Amino acid sequence: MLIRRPSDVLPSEITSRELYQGRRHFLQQGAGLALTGAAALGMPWTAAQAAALKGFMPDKSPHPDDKPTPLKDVTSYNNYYEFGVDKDEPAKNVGAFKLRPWTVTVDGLCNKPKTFGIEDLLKFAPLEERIYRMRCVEGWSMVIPWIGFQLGALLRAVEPQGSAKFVEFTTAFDSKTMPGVKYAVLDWPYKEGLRLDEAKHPLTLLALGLYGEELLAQNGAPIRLVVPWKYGFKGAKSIVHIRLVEKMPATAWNKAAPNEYGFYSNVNPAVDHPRWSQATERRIGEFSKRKTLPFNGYSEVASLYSGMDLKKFF
Ligand SMILES: Nc1nc2c(c(=O)[nH]1)N[C@H]1C(S)=C(S)[C@@H](COP(=O)(O)O)O[C@H]1N2
Ligand SMILES: [Mo]
Repeated sequence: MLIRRPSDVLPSEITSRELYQGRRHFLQQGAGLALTGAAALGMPWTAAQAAALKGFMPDKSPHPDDKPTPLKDVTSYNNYYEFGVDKDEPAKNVGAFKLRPWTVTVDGLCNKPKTFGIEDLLKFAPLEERIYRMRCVEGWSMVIPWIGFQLGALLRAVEPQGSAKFVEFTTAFDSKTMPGVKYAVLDWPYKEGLRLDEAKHPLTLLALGLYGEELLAQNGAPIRLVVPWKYGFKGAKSIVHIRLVEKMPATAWNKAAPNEYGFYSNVNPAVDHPRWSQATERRIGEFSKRKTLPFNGYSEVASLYSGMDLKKFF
């Protein structure tokens, strides 16, 4: 976002132009990817874990205008700067990144801090499929059928204390397997944050899978944040630490360019990025632009911000 200026997606940058071809198509692609993914990781999920994810296939979107973006695009057109700044680099460079063993520590201002193994997290709360619109601050969007559970359930389990007002997310950092971290594009490890009420909102997910399969590393495996009413960079990938804090945490993009990337980062067509408009977006796989909606269309979150000047708190 800083080094390149992809305020718009050129058709030549779009790796796949396949349109939605129905469920069979997804199943075929999904099966192929599952094999590649398992082989590449050398450590597939157990049968029970895979079974828990199976059965989540996008039969229909909540809105007829929001057809799920082809799996191929979701897994090959990515932002994950630890693996390179170009959209095709994460998928190519994640090969050596180890997804097991994996733990997520949840601590800070809470009564029951705990380190969870990823296997425990899979069983932690009922998994749900949510087909969400995702809007990148660069001006492109996708529709992704996520599988995950509500972050709020995990937070309740550790019993936040009254002084906890924000949640800080820290993601994986490994210079041996992440070729992008040798460049000081961002202050590694990548960090993000939410206000506690945003974190507890039922739309806010910790995702473990998409399209009925375990997440691939380029999408933030084994566990990543999904906040559909905010710009994509809020969705921290490959989380290792979740901390309840009193003060607004420093976040990677805000540190890198505070005038361009605010803490709130709510999708807002009325607040332009200093270098480009946010009024429209290009859905990957489509050629004409769409109007960007306030809160990315998730107007039910508006009450979280009542009384706030969203031009100031962008
Ligand atoms: N750790 C980490 N998380 C990250 C990023 C990153 O560079 N590093 N990029 C963010 C950005 S800018 C976007 S748009 C989304 C993209 O998620 P996707 O590739 O699964 O669509 O991941 C976000 N999470
Ligand atoms: Mo993004």
